Amino acid sequence: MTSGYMSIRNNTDAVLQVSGIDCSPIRAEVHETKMTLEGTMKMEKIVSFFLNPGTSTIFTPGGKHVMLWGLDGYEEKQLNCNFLISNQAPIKFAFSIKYRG
Ligand SMILES: [Cu+2]
Repeated sequence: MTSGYMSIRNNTDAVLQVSGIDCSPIRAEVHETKMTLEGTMKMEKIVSFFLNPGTSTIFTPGGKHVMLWGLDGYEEKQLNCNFLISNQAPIKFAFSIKYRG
């Protein structure tokens, strides 16, 4: 598994509802890390989230992230993805892939 981080800004005048992510052929989900009542960290899948006009959301370790499966053996330096937006065209973006030893 690999985590993806980014910052997204809504430069439109409308509230955008991000309702999914598509990084095919790589499987991807939007997750959020939360603290449980017992004090341990746990990841949950986020079904959708809202971006208000003129605001940003930052994906960081310990918060929202994109979980990616199947990047082993993926040779490209970039992974092209789309955020699926309710009632609107998907928004394209690309992750740059960094390998760690
Ligand atoms: Cu995750």
